[in-house]
Amino acid sequence: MTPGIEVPLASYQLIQNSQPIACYICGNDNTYSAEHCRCCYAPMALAHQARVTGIQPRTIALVGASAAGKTVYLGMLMDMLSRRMQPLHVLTRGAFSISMQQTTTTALSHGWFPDKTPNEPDRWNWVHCQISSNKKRRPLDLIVPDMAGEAILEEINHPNTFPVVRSMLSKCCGVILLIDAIRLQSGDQTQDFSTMKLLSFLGDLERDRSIGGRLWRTTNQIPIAIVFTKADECESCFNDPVAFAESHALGMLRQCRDRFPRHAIFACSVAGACGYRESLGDGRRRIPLRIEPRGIVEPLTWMVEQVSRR
Ligand SMILES: Nc1nc2c(ncn2[C@@H]2O[C@H](COP(=O)(O)OP(=O)(O)OP(=O)(O)O)[C@@H](O)[C@H]2O)c(=O)[nH]1
Ligand SMILES: [Mg+2]
Ligand SMILES: [Zn+2]
Repeated sequence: MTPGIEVPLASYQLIQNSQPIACYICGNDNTYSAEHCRCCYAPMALAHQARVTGIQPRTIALVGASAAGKTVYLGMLMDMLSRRMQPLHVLTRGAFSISMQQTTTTALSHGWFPDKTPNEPDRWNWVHCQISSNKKRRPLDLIVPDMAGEAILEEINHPNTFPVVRSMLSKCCGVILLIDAIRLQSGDQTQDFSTMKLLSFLGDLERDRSIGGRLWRTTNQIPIAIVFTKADECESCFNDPVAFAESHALGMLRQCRDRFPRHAIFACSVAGACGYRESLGDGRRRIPLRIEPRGIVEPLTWMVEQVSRR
């Protein structure tokens, strides 16, 4: 004989979850309990946070070709800013925002660079933080995802393969564009080509009417910070980033000067020196011999200044 059991219907849950919630990045409706947006895979935690706090954070796109140094740069930037009080410091919002910093600093402290960012957008790390400066301005809420370089270029070459990239770039109110200085200096033109592709994609994008679009009525007004990464291995880049761009990335520089008057050029490095280590399974891997961050905070300081100006 089967004993009778009581099962509560809990129908209140159906009513609670019946209201859709719009994705903060692409604006498409999702079910209340969704973890990632069904269209662009951005974390729905961003939409929930915006709803609860009533704050509409601005988005900054961190872009660059694969292995340009985006993950290492963003992880180090967040780690540095979260451990100091002034002049610019951050307060991360949401536990998910700390994963980025944790992954990078854990890898670096164990003597490795972090792994390549997976192409699947639901596996990307997103940072939502509140940035305050000592200039008595209101704190600025920012969202910065760590996108995979391959996914960014794939979306540019084959539209709609990674819709989150398009949504992010049309919504953002500033772009930090990273370029590998070592590869540029060695004469590898792919860095210059992929940067030019990115800039022309950005210039031709229809601006989102929401935050980014309202802030910068035309795309040409959008601030772009060009950052040469891995400058520890080319000192000339540190000394004069503009002269370095003129001699190694003239195509990118011309496009920037013609289409994006609001730009600035920086150089940075996270490692002080690099070497190689044999690892079981992975073969020969490039490793940081010491961590000596230089020029990490300056691009963001400039960007915050630009974004707060309007
Ligand atoms: N010399 C030097 N090399 C660096 C530095 N930062 C990163 N690298 C090297 O660049 C590689 C790629 O760095 P990532 O931050 O993973 O690059 P990414 O742009 O996130 O690449 P994707 O995830 O594929 O888009 C690292 O594995 C290091 O070998 C640096 O400051 N100095
Ligand atoms: Mg990465
Ligand atoms: Zn979405």
